Amino acid sequence: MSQNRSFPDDFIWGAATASYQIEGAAAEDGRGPSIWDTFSKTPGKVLHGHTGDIACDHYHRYESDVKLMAELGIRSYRFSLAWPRVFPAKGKVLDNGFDFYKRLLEQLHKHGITPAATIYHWDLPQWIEDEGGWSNRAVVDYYLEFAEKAFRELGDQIPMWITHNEPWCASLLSYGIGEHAPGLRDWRRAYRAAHHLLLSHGEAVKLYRSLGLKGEIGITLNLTPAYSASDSPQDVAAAARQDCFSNRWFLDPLFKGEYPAEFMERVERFCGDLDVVRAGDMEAIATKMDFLGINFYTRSLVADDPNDPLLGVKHLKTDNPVTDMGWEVYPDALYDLLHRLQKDYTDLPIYITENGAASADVVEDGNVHDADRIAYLHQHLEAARKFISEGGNLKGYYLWSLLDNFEWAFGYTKRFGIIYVDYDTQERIPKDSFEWYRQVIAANSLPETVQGTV
Ligand code: GBH
Repeated sequence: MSQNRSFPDDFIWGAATASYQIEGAAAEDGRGPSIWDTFSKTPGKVLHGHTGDIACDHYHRYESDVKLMAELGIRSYRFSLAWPRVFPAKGKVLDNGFDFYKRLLEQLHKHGITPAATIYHWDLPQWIEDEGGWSNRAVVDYYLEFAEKAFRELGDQIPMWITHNEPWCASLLSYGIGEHAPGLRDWRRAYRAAHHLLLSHGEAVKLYRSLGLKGEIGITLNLTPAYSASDSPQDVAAAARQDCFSNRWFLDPLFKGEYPAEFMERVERFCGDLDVVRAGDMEAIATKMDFLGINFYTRSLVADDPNDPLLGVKHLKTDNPVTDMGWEVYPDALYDLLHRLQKDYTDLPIYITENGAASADVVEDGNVHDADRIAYLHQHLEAARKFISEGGNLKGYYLWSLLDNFEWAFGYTKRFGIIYVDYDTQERIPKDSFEWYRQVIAANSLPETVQGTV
């Protein structure tokens, strides 16, 4: 292990959340339903029928939650804006729809915490889904209307904007695999959705620039590096297909202005002509942004499998430790990924906008001893630091997540927070990882030894 464990002086330490996962207050102040309200209330979609109706009740507890952020010492807080609070129904705009965020921004400002806002983190207004959601091109204009209102009302207070969180999840996982809202299994609609997400991103970057605002704007991708199970040409090709599916489908258009051609042919053989790209779209998508955000959790390890219809791959398990999500802990993939991004795609600043681990936390005598999470964080931060020490342009790190929260299809059964939430009382209990992260931030450096094991 290298001797120097510190981070650059201007490194941005942060933590992240998302509106539907923490806010609750699902019917308050005129908020309309989102696709996640509908989905979570459809039997069998979310574990135990959990919903975001109350979640962490952050909508009412934001003041004390910001105090916890201040105690933690983060410089920046990443949160998302709930679209159905502003556009609750077709043709309806609420002029006070951003009031909650204005109150939140006031608290952040008071504590010297810089806000970073995600415009879309999956809570699409249900009325837009009723018109075809992300697979209908009309969504791009709806999105831009929302983005413009956000820029105009909050733009002077928010220096960092993320157009989309994980368009892979919002399209392929949501319209293709069906695990997330709206829960469809239609690959053609899924790939059309991906295109409209990317297009709305590019158009939003242009819009942001045209308003002359002073901050930075980028996108957050969830990237899952694909490793080949062997050196056989079949497995290597399988890993390349998996990589197109997980990563290149979004990276190539954003940075090269094109979809991976061979893979696109494969997709269209499978689900028919996508008929989605129009003149000018690819240029718009590739509009230069200010930074790239990446969410990193795990890698995939794949082998060739001719029986798998879309990708022709099968996923393999290893003996490496896994988190409570069952995701393999493989920090080297973060290091490899950062280098690849810089080599093959961009010299833009990169932010890790999410990284963290689920753990089966329990409260013992008022404490939560989450040594496994601490080890996970330590190993990933070490990979990040190594990249920086080699000249890598990594500007910041947002831990997922500040609070335990509604983990989508898993409801409240998976805990990612460094603050424990008791969902009966809404009591917050900072876990051992909170104190560990507080010390890392205060020292701007990692401790010498990794505590515990993952
Ligand atoms: C993020 O999604 C979300 O932005 C956030 O809202 C969420 O709470 C958080 O992460 C935790 O899930 O099945 O082994 O191939 C991350 C979603 C995680 C999807 C990794 C792809 C691949 C794992 N991604 N996953 S595997």
